[in-house]
Amino acid sequence: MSEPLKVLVTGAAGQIAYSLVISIAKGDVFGPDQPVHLVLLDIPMMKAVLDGVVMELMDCALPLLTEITALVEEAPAFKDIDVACLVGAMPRKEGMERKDLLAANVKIFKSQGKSLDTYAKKTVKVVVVGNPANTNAFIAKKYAPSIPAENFSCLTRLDQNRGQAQIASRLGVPNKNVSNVIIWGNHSSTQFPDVSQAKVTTSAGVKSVQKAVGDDDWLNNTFITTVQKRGAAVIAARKLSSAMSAAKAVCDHLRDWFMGTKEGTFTSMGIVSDGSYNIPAGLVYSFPLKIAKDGSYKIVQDIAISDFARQKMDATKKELEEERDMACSVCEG
Ligand code: NAX
Repeated sequence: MSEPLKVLVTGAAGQIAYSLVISIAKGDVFGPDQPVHLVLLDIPMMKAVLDGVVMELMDCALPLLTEITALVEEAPAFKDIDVACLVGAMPRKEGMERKDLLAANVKIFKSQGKSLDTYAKKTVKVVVVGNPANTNAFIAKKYAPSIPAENFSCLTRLDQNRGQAQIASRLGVPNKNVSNVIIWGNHSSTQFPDVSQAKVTTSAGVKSVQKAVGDDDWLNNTFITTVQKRGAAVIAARKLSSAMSAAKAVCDHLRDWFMGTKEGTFTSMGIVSDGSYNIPAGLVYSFPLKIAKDGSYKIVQDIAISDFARQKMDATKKELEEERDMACSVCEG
């Protein structure tokens, strides 16, 4: 057996973490032969709840979970970590706009960026879940200059999974038969869920989703807005933001990042832009990626961008530029 991976989960007393830590500890993410040392971080007032999560994890008697460390201080939590799942933040409540959250949450990610820079392994892979996820990832990277930009990501896999499931449901096929739904841009209601490259496998073979659905009006309107507003719909129904599905998406995101994407498929992640598709370099924007088995990735190039797509990609880019400027002024002010 290899050395344990040291995996930090912040917001560990919260609802996403409650589903996430068990999946990581069971081997659903890093495989059945990879031991894990879980480091759980939350704020001091959540210490008792955190202790309860530790008790439950112990009581699972998991073979791959070699150690659990529960902390309410940032510095020791970031020490020598291999993976950082930055979930902890103030969650969006019903009726609350993402911009309201920004000011409160970017300060957390400035501090955690500095801790990554000072204490984590330089090879650490970071996935930011806490909202506004793209901009929090941008800030974490900004304050962690010694860690390569490609080690930072934010979660848009939940949006991709939502899009995939909507298409599968519309076509009456299993989810696994639908691939290559792309999420461009921000994890917000301006995101662009794009099916131009999506495929579906049916008994008649592999078809483009656009042809299989055969209803551009549904694809260009209902589909896009359903995916864009799914988070708000879950909040309206549950009075809490998505948790089980978010945790599952974090697992999918990390598994693909560590194990690679399957031949012929790609996945969407918020990453630091290299300028592809005219998205300004440095912005954390969700792109379609092909990931190699060693974890290195490439943005899928040469996708033909229609005028319809360009306008949607630019709208979400504009929102991210505004968020970035606001976040920088909060951090520097
Ligand atoms: P909860 O409120 O259940 O849990 C958040 C936890 O973070 C709390 O225990 C809190 O004490 C802790 N926390 C706050 N500040 C912290 C800090 N500085 N260090 C460590 N822990 C800290 O929220 P939950 O439902 O788990 O959601 C967590 C975050 O995920 C929210 O920002 C939410 O908006 C975001 N989401 C992101 C999604 C995505 O796809 N990117 C989807 C789901 C979710 O909306």
